[in-house]
Amino acid sequence: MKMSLAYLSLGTNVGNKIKNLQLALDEIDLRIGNVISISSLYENPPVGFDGDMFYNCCISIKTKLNPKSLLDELLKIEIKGGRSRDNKEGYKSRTIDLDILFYGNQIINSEGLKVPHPKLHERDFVIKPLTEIAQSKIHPIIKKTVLEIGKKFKNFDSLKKINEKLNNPIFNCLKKFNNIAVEGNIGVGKTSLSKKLSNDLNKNLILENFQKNPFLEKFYNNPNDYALNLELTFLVDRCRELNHYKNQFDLFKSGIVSDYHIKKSLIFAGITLNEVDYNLYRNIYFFMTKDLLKPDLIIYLMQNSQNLISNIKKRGRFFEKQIDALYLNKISEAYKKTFNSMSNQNVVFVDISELDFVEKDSNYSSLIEIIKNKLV
Ligand code: PH2
Ligand code: MG
Ligand code: MG
Repeated sequence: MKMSLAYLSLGTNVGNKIKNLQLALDEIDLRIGNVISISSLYENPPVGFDGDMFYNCCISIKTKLNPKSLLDELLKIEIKGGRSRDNKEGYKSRTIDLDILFYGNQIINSEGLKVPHPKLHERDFVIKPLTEIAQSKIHPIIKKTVLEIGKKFKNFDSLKKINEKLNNPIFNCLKKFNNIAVEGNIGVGKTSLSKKLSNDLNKNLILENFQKNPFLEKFYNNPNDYALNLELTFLVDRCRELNHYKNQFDLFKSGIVSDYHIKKSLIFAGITLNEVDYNLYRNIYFFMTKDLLKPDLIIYLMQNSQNLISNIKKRGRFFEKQIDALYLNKISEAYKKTFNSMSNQNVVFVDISELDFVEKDSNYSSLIEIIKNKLV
């Protein structure tokens, strides 16, 4: 199924403006496709007529609808949102206005539909929010980027950024999970993703406390002597943390996101321990973990070792500088084997080698989109 990327402008100047915009987003998610990025909201006076202040923003969406069907669905959403149109000439106040700005790189000039939007380059209340989410998008007629088009507006004085934020409905697919574990190799971004998810899903965050492990540095310098100390210390810490949450029912009710799954203990032990130590460790592991809280969703992030090493370098933890591709490859293989064998436990594999979800918001939404598509 071919998906197109479209940019829309949203505006409202009647009633509960945030509610109007949020309702439109939720309907777009239901009828049109996934919302990828959402700009900030701007308050500004009506251009071209008198009335109450507008709230405006821009979004990008991925849709399988063609431009005409997209327009039809947008009009339906406007009506559902309480918009009434009369036959009088000119603009008037509206509960919701949904305009197509760009549809891929298409140029459309039919009676009912003009794309790109014929006024988009003249309007500060479009260009300013659009620059936030599409600054390098090239206008297919004007042949300039959105950022360049914006330069002719010397200032955006009439626009006031609003603190309130809209919720991206793409996260709804994750709301039903109570206990989400993010997993993957060292440096893949488990902690970053867990922080973002716990924030966007309003769940409690559990992070592994690696810095407190007194054996970590010793282990990296001298693996043979310290592996068992290290793995047992991690195991005890992780079990203690998970037990703590299990006993606080309120926290569990609202849900948690953790940047580890307890199974990682066994995965790492399988690599770092010699056979004798590993057999001992396994016995301890199964005994200690048998009553632990189980995640109802595991997000397993996959990344190549080269990118992992560059991420590890970037975060500059001195004790991690010994880590090489050989070690990382071994861990990735062991992870894959373990989570492949846990298919009954709702594991979603996501290759993030092309996604920089930390730096780019739209890549973050794409990651959620991949998870969403794998869940159905
Ligand atoms: N939309 C219009 C005309 N004027 N002015 C502002 N500030 N915001 C809008 O969204 C807007 C407008 C036509 O759709
Ligand atoms: Mg309009
Ligand atoms: Mg319109």
